Amino acid sequence: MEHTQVLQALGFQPHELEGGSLNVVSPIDGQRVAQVKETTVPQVSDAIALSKTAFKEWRTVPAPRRGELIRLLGEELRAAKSELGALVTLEAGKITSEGLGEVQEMIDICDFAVGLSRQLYGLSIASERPGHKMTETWHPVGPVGVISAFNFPVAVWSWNAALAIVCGNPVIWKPSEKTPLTALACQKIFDRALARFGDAPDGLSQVIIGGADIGEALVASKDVPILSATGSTRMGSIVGPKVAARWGRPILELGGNNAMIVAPSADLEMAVRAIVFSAVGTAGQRCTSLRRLIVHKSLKTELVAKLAKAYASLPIGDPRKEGTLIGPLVDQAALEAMQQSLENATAEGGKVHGGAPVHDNVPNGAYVAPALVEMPDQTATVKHETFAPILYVMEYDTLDEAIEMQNDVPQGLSSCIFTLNLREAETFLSASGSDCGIANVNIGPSGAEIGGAFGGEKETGGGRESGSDAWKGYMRRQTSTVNYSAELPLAQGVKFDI
Ligand code: UN1
Repeated sequence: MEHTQVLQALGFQPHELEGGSLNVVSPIDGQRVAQVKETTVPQVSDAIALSKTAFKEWRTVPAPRRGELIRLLGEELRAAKSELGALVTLEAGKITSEGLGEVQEMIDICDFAVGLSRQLYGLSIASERPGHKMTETWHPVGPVGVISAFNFPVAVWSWNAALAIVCGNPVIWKPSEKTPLTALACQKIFDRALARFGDAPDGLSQVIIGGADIGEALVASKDVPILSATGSTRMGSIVGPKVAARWGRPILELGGNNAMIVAPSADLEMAVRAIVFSAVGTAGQRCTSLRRLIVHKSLKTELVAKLAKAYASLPIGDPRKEGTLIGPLVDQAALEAMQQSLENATAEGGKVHGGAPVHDNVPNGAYVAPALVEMPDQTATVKHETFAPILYVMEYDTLDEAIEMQNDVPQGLSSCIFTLNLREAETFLSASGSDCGIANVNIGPSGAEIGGAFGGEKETGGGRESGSDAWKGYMRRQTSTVNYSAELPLAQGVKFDI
């Protein structure tokens, strides 16, 4: 589909795409597709005020009824899947199948949140005092700010929004400046669900468009008790302390530097497929992308040869075209950062295969061949996350050494091991194994399902989103003791008779 057709299919009117100060450029061909109006800082204050009012009403709506709104959102997303997927492709440059996959991830979290709306379970706790009952219950918290990145321009919002809304909280979303149209399209889809739902308060989900100044306004506001931010570690290191300093709750999902250990018993054919998808899929622009390969020394030459062969045949080009597996990087700056990292790796003794910009048979964008880099050891460049398809390859001798290497980076998002050896697999998953939020066996580090909690440790920020009990991050916990006796005994046997 042409850019204009995609925008039309999503119901954009010309006035929404013209006259603003934010240029939207498609990474596919460098074409400017819109000039979107930006939200001002005073308008952010208005949005927060509206969100606060919406909260007062929404928190009293029974959770299963709140779930009904998310059920309708899931239906609307199913109906809009192909055009929203195409817009993700247009704005973020993902291949068609990955654009659609991202929308599927939104549908999945909606289904999860609908079930959750009847399962916001608390606890009943045994009291030490006769005639007393102790319980733990969960309550809504207030407006949730969501700051998201260009690379998953819609799914990350939905992980936060579906949970937050079911948990009784309104949402204010600041998408990346690179992907405002996908956010505006989601707002339209959400509005359709709202219209069918009937009686939700105004401002339950709002989008603010612009740069750091409006993100800052969201981060600074005491009226936004939860701030969920996805992006670079640098951004998180600014946002996290600011939110904490005002006693807000940050949920941070920051950089990753994900590794795979390939052990001697690994199914090599399967490992190669997993490596290629996770290292070059999404042009290496997932926070879960595979960036480091830690290979047993007995396999290294064979594996590098197999990978170099697989890399040589990967179709690079227009992400809309059937058969393309590698689309463009998001912009020229990303391509330059990649080239810089390759230069640095070379200076540190690395041997680079591939990695050059591609100009032939591709549109006018930042297209690049993925790079494999054999490294003598885990240098400073390897420890740094470059958001591009670079895979550093290092060798190991013992499993202990491999695990130490895997953990010896500042980030702690995702990790995996390829092995058919039970001892190795379980050691990798044990307390003395991978230190990451995600640890897999015989699959790559990317492409997680929404049912698990998503996030990681160390400089990845510690936040958890999406499945498992991540919903608790969007609620406040209340411990209650009810005395239904006619006595007033004190806990811990304390006597205080008056
Ligand atoms: C991200 O890159 O910020 O696990 C999220 C994955 C996807 C989500 C990635 N489900 O690769």
